Amino acid sequence: MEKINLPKTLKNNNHITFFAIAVVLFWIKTYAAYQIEFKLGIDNNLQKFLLFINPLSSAFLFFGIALLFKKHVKLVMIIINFLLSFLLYANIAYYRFFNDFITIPVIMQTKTNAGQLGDSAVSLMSPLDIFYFSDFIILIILALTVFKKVTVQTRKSFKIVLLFSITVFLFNLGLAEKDRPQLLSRSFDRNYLVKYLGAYNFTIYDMIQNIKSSSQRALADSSDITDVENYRKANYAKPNPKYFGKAKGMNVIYVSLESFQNFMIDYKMPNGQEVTPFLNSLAHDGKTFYFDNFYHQTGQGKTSDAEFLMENSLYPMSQGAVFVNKAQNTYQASPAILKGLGYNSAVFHGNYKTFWNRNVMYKALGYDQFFDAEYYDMSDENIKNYGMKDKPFFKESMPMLESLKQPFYTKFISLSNHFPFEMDPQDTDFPAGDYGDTVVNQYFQSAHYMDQALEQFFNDLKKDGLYDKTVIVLYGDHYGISENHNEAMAKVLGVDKITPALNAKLQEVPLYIHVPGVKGGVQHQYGGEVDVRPTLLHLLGVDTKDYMEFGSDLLSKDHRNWALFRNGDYVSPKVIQVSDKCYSTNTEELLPDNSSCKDIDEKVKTELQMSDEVVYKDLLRFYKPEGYTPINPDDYEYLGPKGTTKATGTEAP
Ligand code: GP9
Ligand code: MN
Repeated sequence: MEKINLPKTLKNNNHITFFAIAVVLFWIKTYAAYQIEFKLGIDNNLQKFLLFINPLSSAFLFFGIALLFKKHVKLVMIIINFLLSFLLYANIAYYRFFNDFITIPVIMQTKTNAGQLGDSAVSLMSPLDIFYFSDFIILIILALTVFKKVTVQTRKSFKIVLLFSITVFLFNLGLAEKDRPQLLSRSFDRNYLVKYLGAYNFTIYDMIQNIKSSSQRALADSSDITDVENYRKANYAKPNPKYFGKAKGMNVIYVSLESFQNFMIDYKMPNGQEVTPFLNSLAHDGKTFYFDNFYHQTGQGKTSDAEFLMENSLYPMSQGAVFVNKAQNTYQASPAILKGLGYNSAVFHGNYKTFWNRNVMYKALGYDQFFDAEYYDMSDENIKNYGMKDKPFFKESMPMLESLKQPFYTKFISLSNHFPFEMDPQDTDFPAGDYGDTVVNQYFQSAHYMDQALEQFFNDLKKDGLYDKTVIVLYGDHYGISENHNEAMAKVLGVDKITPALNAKLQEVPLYIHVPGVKGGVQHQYGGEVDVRPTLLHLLGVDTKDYMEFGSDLLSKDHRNWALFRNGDYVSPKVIQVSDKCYSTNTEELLPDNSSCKDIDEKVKTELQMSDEVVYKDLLRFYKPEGYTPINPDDYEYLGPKGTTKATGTEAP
């Protein structure tokens, strides 16, 4: 039997020892940084575990690359360590100032951000931060002393390490997707990506997204806008003179009603109690326009897609969230348009600003201010699920709203009525449903709570006099009850089964528009979120003819009277198309052939294609509407209640 020469084996594998030390030190350091520097909102043990292991897969992968370099293995490992440490520290410094992680577009815009960071960032650095480079220093010392003579003898070790790192990464990703399905395709929030996959993997993900996005953009040129322009001209619905300019100079308040579907309006529980008495009263007061054939058109970007539709009159992306993937585009959104008319704009939302990349996208839309979670009392009794409960949210928003320079254009994004619709017992005395499905049962309670919060908000607006000089638009952002709950939904609606056509009808969300001094009433025309912008702008007296928008004014006599879904299905008064099958709207039955659906189907396809051209290729950068003054996103910054805001409008309170 051959005698094992132990010292020699160790010597041959010394680069592996060096590698192991690098990995472990880097792992500890990164984990410490997560704990000390970032507020990632860890909710459960799985998330704790993921946070703990995610630096490991990055460490293996990146340091593993060094094993390819036979002679200079230590040097390359040290360089890689420095680059990663630098990236981590840059994120730490940035986060201390902006409460956010660095993205590629942020690096591209160093002009602005360096200016913003400047002295303040330096003041946020401390000599103790040397800790974040401690492994780098230790590796240099070790390389010059104990491991002085180490080189790589074989590439086999690289293959093993690479295989191991991929395994660890896939394990990490698998668990992350289990806790947060569609994490990568929907990419909700940078905080989430860092929490689940780590700061380094986040940067790689961000790079890939940016390369994808900029290549689509690079292929476009100014001639691409011509077709869209012609399409737009051919489909323009001119304003109804009866309403044009009736809200001229008034303030605007949008309220996004989280996950609120239209079937809830006038719905009564078995004991006869109305779920949303306040919203029901608005629907029938004759002073408010209430649209009862109005549909959400969102995709994976959910709330943010609805915001995008309402303010740009463009469709969101078929995959992923436009707020996340196309925030660098040029837009001509309502806040920017109205800025030219002296409006001051703000968003109120009781969740953190990075969710749906809002803090970046709102700059592109031209929002002067963003009152996010940092402005609210986020103590435990005030929050549930994704953030602030609606009652304290609206209450605490009032002084901030009142401080705004008028006329203002504002948006309130409610949150309480969010999946899974669970409520704290002290917040509801409304009976849960009894439909054999917890999610559906709870939906009635949380919708009732939201209704009460809205009534409180309206009362406060009346008290401070804003109600009489403000257009108020309320809209359900998207469905709340998904198809997975259709069995219970059939019981709710008292039908045997939810057919495809009924399922399409369930995508109906309420839309209300209240214009002081204008008679309203129930409106039956079909429309979707894309149609709200021209409707509102016409009420405010803004001619939309030159804007590249896809909606048609709901109050126009030329309104087209159908609404498409992001997947290409559509609804109209006579027919509904679902997955290329044609149904009667009235009977919900499948029609023998597709002929009656063909006409609108072609329009739907062209419309989505045209809108996608604009969004994917960033075509608005080649287009300037007549009389519109372009805004520069770099002029906007949301620094939170303690910072100072560069934007015009009022100072942050
Ligand atoms: C979170 C809120 C809810 O900020 O917008 O997001 P959703 O899941 O409905 O898109
Ligand atoms: Mn939502």
